[in-house]
Amino acid sequence: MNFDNKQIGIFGLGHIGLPTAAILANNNIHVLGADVNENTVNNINQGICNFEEPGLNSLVKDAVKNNYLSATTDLEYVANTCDIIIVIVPTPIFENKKADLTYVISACESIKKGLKKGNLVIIESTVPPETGINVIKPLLEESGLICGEDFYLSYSPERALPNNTIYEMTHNARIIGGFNEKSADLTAQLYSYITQGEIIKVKNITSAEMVKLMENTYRDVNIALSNELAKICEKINVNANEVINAANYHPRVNLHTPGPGVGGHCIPIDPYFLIEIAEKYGETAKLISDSRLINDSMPDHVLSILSKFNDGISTVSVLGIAYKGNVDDVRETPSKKLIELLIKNGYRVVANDPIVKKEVIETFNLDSVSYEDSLKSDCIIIMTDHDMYKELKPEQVKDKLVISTKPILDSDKFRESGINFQAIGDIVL
Ligand code: SAJ
Repeated sequence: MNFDNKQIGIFGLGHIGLPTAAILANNNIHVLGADVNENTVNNINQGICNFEEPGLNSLVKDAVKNNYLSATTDLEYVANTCDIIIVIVPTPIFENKKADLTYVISACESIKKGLKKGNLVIIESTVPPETGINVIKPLLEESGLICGEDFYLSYSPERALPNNTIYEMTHNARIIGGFNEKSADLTAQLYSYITQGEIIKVKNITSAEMVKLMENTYRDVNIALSNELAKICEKINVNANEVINAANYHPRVNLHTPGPGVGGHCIPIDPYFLIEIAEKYGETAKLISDSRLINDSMPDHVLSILSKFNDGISTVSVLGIAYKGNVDDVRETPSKKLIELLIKNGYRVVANDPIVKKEVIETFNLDSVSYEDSLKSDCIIIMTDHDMYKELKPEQVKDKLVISTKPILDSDKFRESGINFQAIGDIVL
């Protein structure tokens, strides 16, 4: 397919949608982005990206300046004018941990209204297996057009790592599951403009949906294993991170890093989509469910470490609100639960984060303080591995209790300097 005279519509201009749009547009493909958020759309049309992602700002700026990228809140206009539509909207979970497909369905409702013969619809949003075939295909066919004959449908999960999105999106292998061969072929042609990596076609849409969920579940389960190992190490006075690093010299071992829990919009959510489909077919997915419980309970474990060294502690600083180092994203951050637990247990809590905006930090019901002031509390808990915190020196935290949930500081150095330094997987009573 020649993309020179085609317009690509992208539904959802968030952490994945906007980079996808910007990369395609910088390849001289016309992209029309659609998003329900007026502020996002206005910013993009001025060449501004409203979240932090290395390299993205200049891509968006160039694409808009060169008239290859524009955005609108008029979803149906995009559906009417574009030949190819990629859906990259969020799939949150309900309180009962079942997938909330509202945004995906609403995007497809709009697409249905503008669907024409020869169109290609690509779903990138993470969804429970069989959503493509049981929900999206029938919905689009309400247009009167037949999938695989009149229009084409495929699923291609995005797997780029936040904070390295542009590099990974343009270099990672891409997985494609098409409704039929033509759907997969057309999708593969388009994605060859995005990635230099291999393009792998799996058998069908459901297989591609499974790929995404398996990847993130693999990570969640392995992090849970390391968190469990860390707790055992704490009981026998063994430094879990030292042991994990040593074990990983084995050519077939890849233990993950223990920490305060798992945040972000994907890893703590995607396993529930597998649990949902397992339960639908009478399976229990016990390992996956237990891993979720283990990782979600890590903030309680951090509190239990603090409780062991409680004497004279009334003020606590939480260092790091972002769910991981060097990002400004607070979705599902383990810091939220820790802060709630600390407040509930009567501590006076403040927080610092060098990247997350002050007004976002203050939505967690505490004061955002400078890094310098955060080091004045009785206890300092490092929750996020921001580069800045890796520079912490013992002389900055004299007479304090320091709890590190990430292996970014040399515990021996702190202890030799007389600091009460405790860490997940490394507690010295
Ligand atoms: N974490 C640990 N221990 C580890 C690794 C991570 O506790 O050894 C924690 C982090 O601190 C963080 C969470 O897990 O709270 C997730 O961080 P991450 O860097 O592992 O992953 P994400 O959520 O930023 O991105 C993941 C990636 N998936 C995999 O690596 C399998 C990314 O490739 C996906 O594109 C992304 O999810 C997504 O959008 O699904």
